[in-house]
Amino acid sequence: MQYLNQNENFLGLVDELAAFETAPTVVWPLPYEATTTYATGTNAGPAAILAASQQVEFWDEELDSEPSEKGICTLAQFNCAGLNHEKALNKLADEAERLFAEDKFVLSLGGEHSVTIPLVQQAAKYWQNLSVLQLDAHSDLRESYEGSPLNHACVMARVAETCPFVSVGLRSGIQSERRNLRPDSRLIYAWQMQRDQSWMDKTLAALAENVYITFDLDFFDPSIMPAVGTPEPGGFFWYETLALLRRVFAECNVIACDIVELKPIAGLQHPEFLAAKLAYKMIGYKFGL
Ligand SMILES: [Mn+2]
Repeated sequence: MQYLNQNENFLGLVDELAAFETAPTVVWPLPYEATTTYATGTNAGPAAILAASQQVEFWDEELDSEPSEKGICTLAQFNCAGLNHEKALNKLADEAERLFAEDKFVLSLGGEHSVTIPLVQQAAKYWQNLSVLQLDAHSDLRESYEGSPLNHACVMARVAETCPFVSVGLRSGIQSERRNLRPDSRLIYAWQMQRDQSWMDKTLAALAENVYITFDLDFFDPSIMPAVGTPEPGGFFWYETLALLRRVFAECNVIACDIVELKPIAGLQHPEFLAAKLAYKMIGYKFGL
């Protein structure tokens, strides 16, 4: 596996901590964009997150540890030049399969949300009793969009063909998404989360033993995360998000994660820094709780 060195990798880790063979975590930059509809630029997301991560401190004050000490390998950027959408996702599936076979905790950095489709499909081959936790403003449950069932607006429709899921933070969707929902899955809307403090318990109760987390950054409020294609008002803030993630990592076996849909804004650092810290928090919760 080709991986990045200290100057380019996640957190700027020295070689001993960044080697593929020994690191339990693999950060995988997926600068993939094919079907983004409203505003483009998610292909620049992974590089922006990696650059910002070089400024993140190793010590996590909440965990009182340095989760980086266990080792984090950053793979070279996924390359699908010259491939159409379907072939690119097939190549991504092949590479994901190899990573899961090596028993790595894979944290993918998008790129547009369609990368989640092959990642979940491959994860489901390795882990029985798997469910997906989606944090997102959008349900992404369209059967097809702009002529493609692999569009980023169809991610969870494809996931639903693979395993059950729980979606939280929703505040922009289509009426049929509830009618067609699989009975073992759950949609939790942002307005419900405002009124009902038990939304977190309900989320945890609906998850299976093994969990794949897909985190669309538009889950956050646009005031702290403006660098997304569709910044929906009424989103979520840092500590309530961490409270949910901490519980999911503590109570479930989180087997892989992705953070998708960052669309960097030139001259604005705080969104990519937030994404980098979010990635490090997930690694900390995975190995430091
Ligand atoms: Mn979204």
